[in-house]
Amino acid sequence: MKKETKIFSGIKPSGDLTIGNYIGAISQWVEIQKDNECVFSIVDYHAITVKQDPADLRRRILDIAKTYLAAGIDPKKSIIFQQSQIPAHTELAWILNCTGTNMADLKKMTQFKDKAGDKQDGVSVGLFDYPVLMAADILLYDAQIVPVGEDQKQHVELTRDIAKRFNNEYGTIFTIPEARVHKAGARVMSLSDPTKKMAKSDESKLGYIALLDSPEVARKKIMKAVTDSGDDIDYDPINRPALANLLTIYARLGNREIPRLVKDNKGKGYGEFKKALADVVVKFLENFQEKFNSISDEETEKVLEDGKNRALAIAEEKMKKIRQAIGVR
Ligand code: ATP
Ligand code: LTN
Repeated sequence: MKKETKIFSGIKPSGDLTIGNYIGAISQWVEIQKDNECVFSIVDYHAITVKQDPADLRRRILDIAKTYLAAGIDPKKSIIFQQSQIPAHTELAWILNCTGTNMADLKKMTQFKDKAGDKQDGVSVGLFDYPVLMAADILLYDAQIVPVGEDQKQHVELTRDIAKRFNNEYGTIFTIPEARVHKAGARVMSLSDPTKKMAKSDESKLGYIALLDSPEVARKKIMKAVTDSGDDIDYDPINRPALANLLTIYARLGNREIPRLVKDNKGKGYGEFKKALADVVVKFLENFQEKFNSISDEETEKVLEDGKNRALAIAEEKMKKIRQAIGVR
């Protein structure tokens, strides 16, 4: 990667952040911020595509910003901001709705199909249009790299298509971005169903470990995690996906390599392995929560205010060019 590459990513405040969000997204950001120009958003207008309680939403926005800080995002270097504070995001989404995006593109999106299920006519237009707002987020900041979990690759691909079509029509306005997915842990699976992604909005709380779960709760969830048939420890994602998922979590939160872990756990049964994994997860959570709890709301609000001013300057500059290109200015 070139030095000072432009990076954009975001998380929506639709629930308590999980170790899946950390492993798939946030931990990559901490690495990538060192030599690059990064913008990390709390994408609150994405969260309201499904019903949210206003008080919960307000609290979660602040908690996500705190999570970014506690995980090691440096607000002096990287921009941390709340999406709804920059009107250019929704403005550009409207423009991209009209130029660059077809109905057929959005109908193909796996996340929409999963979330709408068999009630497509009953969900909000926002849920359908969600990827266009995401494209606006990315394109406003000329992001070259978008570090995300596997499930978001399709949306970044669509963003590329939208940007190319817009550029064809109006000249080179947008940078074409690329998704970056971490090799190990691109898709952390649910602890109660290894065929499903671990997700913060999962109805079954046993399926995910929240970054703010107490050590006792986290330990219980690991011990209750489903396992596959077989009784030794081996990494086989096809035939033993549940165990492969637990090994991935162990490796990423414990800073270990999977082959080495398998070797060290040879001869152990599931119970013993899960106990060791629970120790690693609890240690990680305790460490994270200590940092999280040491950050005040006031400090976090200041970071968001500073981030807003910095993001606003970039977004407004870009919007001037876009308005000019399409002829409204
Ligand atoms: P929701 O359940 O509300 O759809 P989510 O938990 O899937 O939420 P998002 O806000 O959609 O979380 O995702 C934020 C980032 O975390 C994205 O980059 C996404 O790819 C990543 N991510 C989310 N869940 C996982 C997971 N299980 N494994 C790896 N990455 C994940
Ligand atoms: N759609 C993403 C969240 C998201 C995002 C973005 C990620 C919104 N805008 C821009 C990367 C870049 C999700 O559901 N996880």
